[in-house]
Amino acid sequence: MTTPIDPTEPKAGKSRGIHELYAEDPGKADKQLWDREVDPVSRRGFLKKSSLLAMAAAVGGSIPFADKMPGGLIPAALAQSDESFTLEGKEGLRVFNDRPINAETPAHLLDDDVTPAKYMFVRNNGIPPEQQSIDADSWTLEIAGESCENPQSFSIADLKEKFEHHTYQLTVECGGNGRSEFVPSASGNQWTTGAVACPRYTGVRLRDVLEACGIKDDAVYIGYYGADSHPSGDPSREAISRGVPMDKALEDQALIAWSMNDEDIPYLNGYPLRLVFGGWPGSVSGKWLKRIVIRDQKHDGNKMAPPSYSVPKHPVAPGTEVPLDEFVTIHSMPIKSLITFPKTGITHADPGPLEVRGHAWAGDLSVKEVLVSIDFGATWQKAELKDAPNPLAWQRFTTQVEFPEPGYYEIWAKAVDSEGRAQPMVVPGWNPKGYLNNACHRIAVQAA
Ligand SMILES: Nc1nc2c(c(=O)[nH]1)N[C@H]1C(S)=C(S)[C@@H](COP(=O)(O)O)O[C@H]1N2
Ligand SMILES: [Mo]
Repeated sequence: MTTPIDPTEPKAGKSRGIHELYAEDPGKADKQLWDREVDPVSRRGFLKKSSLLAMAAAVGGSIPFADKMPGGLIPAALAQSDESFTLEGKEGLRVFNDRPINAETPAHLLDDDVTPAKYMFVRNNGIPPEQQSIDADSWTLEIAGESCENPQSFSIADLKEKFEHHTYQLTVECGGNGRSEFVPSASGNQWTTGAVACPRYTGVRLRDVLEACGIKDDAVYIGYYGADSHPSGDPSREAISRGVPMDKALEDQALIAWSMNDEDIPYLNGYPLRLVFGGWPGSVSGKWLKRIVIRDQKHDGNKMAPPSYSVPKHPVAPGTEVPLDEFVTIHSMPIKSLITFPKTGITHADPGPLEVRGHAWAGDLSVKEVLVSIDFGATWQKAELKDAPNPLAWQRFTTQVEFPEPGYYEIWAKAVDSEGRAQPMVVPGWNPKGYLNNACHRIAVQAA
């Protein structure tokens, strides 16, 4: 059962506790999770002094080591209860009990052409910067690295003033989306299908900023650093510091963005500044962006090296231990689709056809066609497929299906990319970290 938290109406028991996790004080409690006036995650943990009492009530006792709780930690008493809960401002998302906060979006909430901020998944590798410490006006982005001719620092106002603004709708999908289906299971967040989103980002081209700082001839890679910290609290380690080869960095749609859907980027999605690279594992799109380095070698930040965001060079049997030098770093994400309407589990009572729709995306490529089946893949019908609003954005597909008689059906969707590669019907290439599961999405429908 999902218990949404209405901050204006404190509820008894566990749900009230969750509310208290995020609200610093009741007067501000109706603010969204990402609202700058509310601090959902502090370095000392969720617990603000002001809400300790409420928290203690929620977990059923005082918390002697409250000041030692890592930021973003959802107390096990709540995380492991049968009752699920929602993050304020991310209503309807499924929150994993991992720390720090990670939350995925059910397929039917991804139905919009442009993903609303509240439905964008959250994937944090470390502890986000304290929300109250973020001041967009004094925020700086440094461009440096051994292959940068003139290292410089820019305020967000500088970026806005000095460079042309661009807006693109960009598909961001975590490399581990679909991980939950691998057998044997891979450790990490057990994403089902909901670590993908396609909002519209506004910012400046990474290329324009890098060129203004001078890209040396020997440049091969860029790397990013964010303001979040390693879960261990060790200041010498980054939560994550990844990057992309130069050609990806210089593409038109590679953005340094300050806005998502014409609003500030939500706090948990990287406010006030983030990188966005459509079509590649989400991990290259650095949040809370502080620094970009132009490198004369492949970037070597945290989670760049195998096995992170890497898969075996050659297919391996499930469960194989793969030596580190047998991995390759993931670049473009594979062809994939998601049925976003109807919601799985519905009953279709109407004798007429049922509209089926969703999105398909193909990493750096485009989607050539989407096929839909109601007979477990025995036959397929072609869906209508729209062009993307710009490269690296997902594409809408729509079709109508007719059920020959009442009963249980599954609707399956299979997309094909512009180079002819189709989604597999079953979970593809097992790999040790559980990346790149692009198996066909399926939903259940009862025809009455
Ligand atoms: N600074 C920073 N950037 C980050 C991350 C992070 O933990 N810290 N997570 C990465 C990963 S693994 C993904 S999938 C995307 C997720 O973006 P989102 O949380 O806005 O959905 O952000 C990427 N950028
Ligand atoms: Mo990710």
